[in-house]
Amino acid sequence: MKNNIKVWMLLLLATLWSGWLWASDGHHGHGGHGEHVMHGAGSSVGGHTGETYRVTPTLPEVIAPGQPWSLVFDITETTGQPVDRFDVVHEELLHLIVVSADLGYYDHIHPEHLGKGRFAVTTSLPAAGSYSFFCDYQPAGKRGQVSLFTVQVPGTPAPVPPPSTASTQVQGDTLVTMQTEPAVVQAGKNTIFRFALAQASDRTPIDDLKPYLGEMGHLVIVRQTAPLTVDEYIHTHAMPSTDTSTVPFAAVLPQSGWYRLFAQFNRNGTILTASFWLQVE
Ligand SMILES: [Cu+2]
Repeated sequence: MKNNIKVWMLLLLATLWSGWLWASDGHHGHGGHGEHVMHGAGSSVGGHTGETYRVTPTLPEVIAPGQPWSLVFDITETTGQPVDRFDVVHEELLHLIVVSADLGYYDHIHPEHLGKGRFAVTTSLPAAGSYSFFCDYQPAGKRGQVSLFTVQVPGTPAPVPPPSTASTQVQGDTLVTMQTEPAVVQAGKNTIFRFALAQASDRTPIDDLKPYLGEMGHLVIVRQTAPLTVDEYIHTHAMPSTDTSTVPFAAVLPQSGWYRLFAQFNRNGTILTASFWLQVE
């Protein structure tokens, strides 16, 4: 009973806090269907069409593992009209989240807006396989949007290790421990995710956590499916906390299955990304 009250207090806190809904607002319920266009020699492109917006990437002929390449993509309305103005959300016009099909690889980058909805960035992908690029943005005055395209790196992908349910990991000199409340996460129920950060060498709680893109932490959650769609993508932000070494988030995971959680924190200028597998019942 006491625990229930605690959970409800946290839920209330989460709901009252204006920032946390940024992720879920507009990131679900995209009714459109992906379209698939062959583009270049070894690269196939699936452009996701949302209700009113779409992304169209322009890719090089060949993308080689570990080699830098230039990515250009255009955000337009489905009428073809370029989206010229974007609201700044978390200090950027567009957040590009890159996830491999096996959910083993994660990147979070900020392409430059060249104007008229065209974005460009030089990036690289580590190995053969399929990668989903989630474009997270907000056309000026409109709802937040997520548009998706996929990129193939030619070759045979390495075998995928089975999901590990380890709740601790070391990233650089930081030990990250994830705890959920409730401990067994159920589909459709609000869940609190707590990330405790400690010095890896002696396990003392850290005291140098700084805001990253305006929040004490960013959490991207992707459900394991093939292929990934925008419905598998959740981006949420740290809830207020008085504890300087533990960062709480709240999210509802819509379906049972395996999920990968990518949590990003800023330790005094160094960004660390911790990723965890989670089974939802
Ligand atoms: Cu970002």
